[in-house]
Amino acid sequence: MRAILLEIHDAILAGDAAAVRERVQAALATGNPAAEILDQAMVPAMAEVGRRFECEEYFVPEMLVCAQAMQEGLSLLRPQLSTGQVKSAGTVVAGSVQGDLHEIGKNLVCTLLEGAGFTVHNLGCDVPAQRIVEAVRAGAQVVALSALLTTTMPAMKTVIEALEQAGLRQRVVVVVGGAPVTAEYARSIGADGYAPDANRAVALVRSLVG
Ligand code: B1M
Repeated sequence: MRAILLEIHDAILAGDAAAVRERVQAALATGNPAAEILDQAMVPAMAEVGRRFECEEYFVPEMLVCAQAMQEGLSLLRPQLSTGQVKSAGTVVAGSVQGDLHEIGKNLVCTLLEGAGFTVHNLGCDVPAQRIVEAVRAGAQVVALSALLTTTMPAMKTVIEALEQAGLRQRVVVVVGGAPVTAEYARSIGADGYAPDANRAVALVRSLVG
């Protein structure tokens, strides 16, 4: 890994948001593409945070400061990642499902969808099914759901059922993702598609909406 990328990686692991900001700015200024900074430094850093949490080197407070440092870096990359087109390719409503506070991956999916020309209503995290239903009623064509916990994955099914009960299921495409989610799980709950990462989420939504 190049030195500047390693510094960004390590600054996220240290939960040092100021250093992340400074190093990401420097990396961008010296011509490192945003996607490379994200894929080679920032995403691997969060995977390492998860590994350290699993082996009890890190606890929730550490995970939280690392996530804040990650968000700080992402805010600087966002303009380059979302050079949106003028005409909207469709409207997406996105959220991390009820009970789930993880939102970095979902925010990344939203940023890249915006970059691909979609209008995105990002409802945040811990989103109740009924809020999704209301957003679809207001006109979204795509529902993008994220879950990072095995315990919150079933809330994706709850959203699909709520859409069915509201008579809106046929009107929308539902795509799902997040670390514990699989293509098989997506099929089993009646989602229209699954993507393992943000880039493939964009390709998936494009293919389903197109
Ligand atoms: Co939590 N956490 N966390 N956490 N956390 C995980 C997920 C965990 C795997 C850590 C571990 O044990 N190794 C574990 C889950 C275990 C499980 O369920 N199997 C875990 C746990 C246990 C918990 C708590 C229960 C801890 C506790 O309180 N004891 C708690 C739960 C809170 C809750 O949600 N109710 C908790 C809390 C938190 C924080 C709040 C401190 C913080 C989140 C802060 C925030 O988001 N603002 C946090 C963090 C940071 C993590 C890890 C370390 C990093 C997650 C992340 O941001 N990754 C995570 C470990 C890990 O993932 N290895 C962990 C970077 C991000 C870019 O990747 O989100 O996977 P990711 O997104 C990817 C893909 O999944 C995909 O695209 C992205 C890449 O391009 N993707 C989609 C995501 N959504 C998509 C949607 C799509 C398509 C693709 O279509 C719509």
